[in-house]
Amino acid sequence: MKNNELRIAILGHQFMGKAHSNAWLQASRFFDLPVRPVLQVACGRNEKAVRAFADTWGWKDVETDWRKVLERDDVDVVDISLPQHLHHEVAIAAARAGKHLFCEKPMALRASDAESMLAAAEAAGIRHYVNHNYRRTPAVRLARQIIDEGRIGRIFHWRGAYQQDWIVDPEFPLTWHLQKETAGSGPHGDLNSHSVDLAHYLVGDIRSVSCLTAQFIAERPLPGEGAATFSAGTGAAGKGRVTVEDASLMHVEFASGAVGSFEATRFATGRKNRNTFEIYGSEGALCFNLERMNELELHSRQDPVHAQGFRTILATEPCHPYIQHWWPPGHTIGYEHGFVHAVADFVAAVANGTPIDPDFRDGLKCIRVLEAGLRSAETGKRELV
Ligand code: SOE
Repeated sequence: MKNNELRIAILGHQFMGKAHSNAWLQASRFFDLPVRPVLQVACGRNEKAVRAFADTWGWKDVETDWRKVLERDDVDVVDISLPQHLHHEVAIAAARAGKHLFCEKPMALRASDAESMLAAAEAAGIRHYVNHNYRRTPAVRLARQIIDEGRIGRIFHWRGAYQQDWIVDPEFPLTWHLQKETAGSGPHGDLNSHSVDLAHYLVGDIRSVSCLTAQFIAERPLPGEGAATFSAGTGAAGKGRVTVEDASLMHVEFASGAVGSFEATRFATGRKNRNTFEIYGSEGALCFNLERMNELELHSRQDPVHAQGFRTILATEPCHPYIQHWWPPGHTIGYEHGFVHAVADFVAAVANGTPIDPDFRDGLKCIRVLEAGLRSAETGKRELV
């Protein structure tokens, strides 16, 4: 930190690179931050592409080698917006170089990698954060507040489903998301990591899991030059084997005695980014759907019986989490705002030396549940986390 500036380096410039750049830019405009994030340097292997990205988003400088970024003394924070197989090596080196870490989810390919990332971050005494961005959706934060107030009582059930459909087309190419070495797993890691993090945040720790996975399409066209992530690539030459699952169904037991289910798929035709949860308790229930992310459904047994039922709270009042920084009531917010909230909280945590969640410890906890799920899918047995 220098002259009240927190200097950021971003590694990666695809989908998450954009979402994070926007957040680093917007945070100090909407939040009163103790220090101002400065977009210092963007790093990517393709110089032309990273330069174009830097020009668009206002990154001051570019690098093509991430190790050079870590050597720079004008960088305070490393933002790891890379695919998960690259997190481990980069995070450990960056922590050793004394850089604070803002890391995309899932934290790592496997629990052993996440453990060494956590150890390196703790040894270096830096701030570390895993970007499970949906924790910072106002309606989700409100759900946590309502639970903490005891309004839905003792929790019995969690029901999470994260459904997308972007690879239903068999001609969708074999991108890095569909290969074990780069993605670790399919929707189980990509999408269930979000749901498991939300369940940890809202319900508590998970003790054991049973999981079933399925693969629907075994081979796909090899991606051509410049294949995009969310649409079919061009110039496919030949086919390659898909080495991750296409869907995952998991049942869990929480330490509290509650039980839960998780469904994660990229084959739910018509569902684009439907991240939902339902929580049922002794006094009421809460339901959320990311595709209607400003809303939270609440049922309360405290209401008179003749007026009971689910009501929809529009979480856009100034009293709702984060909303006072944005627009007047009813002027809804979107996907990118969760990233801005994460950046605002992270900047404050670095400046004030205070904790932030989810950190690498939470990220590791999440990976352990996911890994137990994959073990269970292999063995056909219930597995302890
Ligand atoms: C793609 O499946 C993806 O972008 C995930 O990787 C994100 O984590 C999720 O938030 C939206 O979908």
